[in-house]
Amino acid sequence: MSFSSNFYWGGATAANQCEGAYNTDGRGLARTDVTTAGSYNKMRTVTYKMPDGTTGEVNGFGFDMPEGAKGAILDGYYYPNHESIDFYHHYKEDIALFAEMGFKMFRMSISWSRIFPNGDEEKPNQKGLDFYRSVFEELRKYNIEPLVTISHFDTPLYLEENYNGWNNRKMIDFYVHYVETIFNEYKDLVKYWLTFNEINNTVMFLDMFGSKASDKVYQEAYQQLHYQYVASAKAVKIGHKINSEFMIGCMICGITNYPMTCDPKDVMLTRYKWEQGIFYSGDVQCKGKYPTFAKRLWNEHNVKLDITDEDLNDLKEGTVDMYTFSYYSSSIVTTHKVENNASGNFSMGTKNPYLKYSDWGWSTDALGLRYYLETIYDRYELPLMVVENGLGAVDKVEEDGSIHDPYRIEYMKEHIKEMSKAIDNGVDLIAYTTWGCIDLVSAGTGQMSKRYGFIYVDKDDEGKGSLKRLKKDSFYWYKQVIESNGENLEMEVK
Ligand code: P53
Repeated sequence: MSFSSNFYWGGATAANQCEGAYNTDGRGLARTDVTTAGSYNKMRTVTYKMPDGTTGEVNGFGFDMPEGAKGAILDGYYYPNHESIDFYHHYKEDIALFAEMGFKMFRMSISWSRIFPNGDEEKPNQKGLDFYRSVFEELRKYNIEPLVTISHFDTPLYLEENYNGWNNRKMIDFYVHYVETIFNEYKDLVKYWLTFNEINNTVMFLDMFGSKASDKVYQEAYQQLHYQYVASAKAVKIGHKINSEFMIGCMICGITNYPMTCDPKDVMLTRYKWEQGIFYSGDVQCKGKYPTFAKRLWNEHNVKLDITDEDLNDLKEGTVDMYTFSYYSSSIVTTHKVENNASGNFSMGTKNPYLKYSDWGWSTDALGLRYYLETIYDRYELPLMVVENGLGAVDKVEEDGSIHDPYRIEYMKEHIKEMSKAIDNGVDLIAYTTWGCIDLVSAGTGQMSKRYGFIYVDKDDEGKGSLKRLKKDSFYWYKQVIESNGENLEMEVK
């Protein structure tokens, strides 16, 4: 028996990718609301309006907006996050389905702009608070423990446009006010909190796209991260004051990096990838101080940070109670010239010949999850949670409404086996919440067809569909996994 009897089996979502109701009950906009749909080889775009009324769109996530442009919803574009799967109006039905699978934990996020539509208000939006209260109460009805991400890719757009977002130190105060509000509001309903989703993305991916980013881009990225670390540390401190039982964690985008060859240069570069991409954020949030290699990282790009003594003190006093991360695939690192790149709109770099790749170009590497778990536990000795894992794939609905997804079952089965081995090897793993336990809008591509769920949602990439929920084969399989506490991983087909 590897998994403890109180192991948290469950699933994970994010507000902007599943709630819909983007302008209901006083919610303000987030950047995801002015982001269009992309596909396997087409990037998502952000649409905007200039002060003179002209409009346009820019690739990616809006980093290259022209001076003075404001994100805007334009006619003739499709915005998949506006309705998503309308969890806002379906949460009772969806939570009942999670309960039927036997979920012990449900990871979700609070949409910041439902609570503070612009982000700089003094008073919260009561309707926003009421919505999450109902969701948490519904979960409690079934003894499902909520795990709540405070900020998951949806900073209020108003803050980004009027305060320059996380480039501005003032963001710390807005975040702290938001956090204090929800901690006080839900202190008896929610115990487990995550401060920022995949906080490390900001610097990790600069490097993954090659070293083309300018020093200015690095300067901004490291400065934004610093303000977020301080905001996170303050949240931890405040949270423990409000309820000493709170367990507050960091959330890191976990990618296992391997050297491609035994060339010492490849091995060294791999180590540096771990440092910049993974350990930099983890060290600050778990150890409460910048690691020694931080100076090298800053110097490489002439980064000069605004860090005060008070900040350093907050970092020290606000270390997290647990380390949580997403894990989908591994990546290989080399100083050699290679032609064989894994394709897809979010390429994970050089293709690893020992691994299989998904339709979206992500490798499947269950052993990489054990490697990650053991590496991280060894480094921090804090409770760990795998809060995202899964396979984005195209599913087909048969005539009788059944959905056969053996590929998804296979993927998770292998990852669960590796988790149990890591536990046998001493790792304190306490939760596994699979990504997109109900189909939702992909963050990377904006597609519905990149599906992760045990529950199928009838909706396509153009926004058409009945929103009807259907159980996939993996639904029955996961129920059995949870019932047997991770012992029975073989599929008994219904
Ligand atoms: P999608 C990139 C690489 C690894 C994880 O991703 C990532 C991303 C961003 O796309 O994000 C996490 O939907 C994220 C979720 C996201 C999930 O991975 O592009 O925390 O919001 O949906 C899967 O397939």
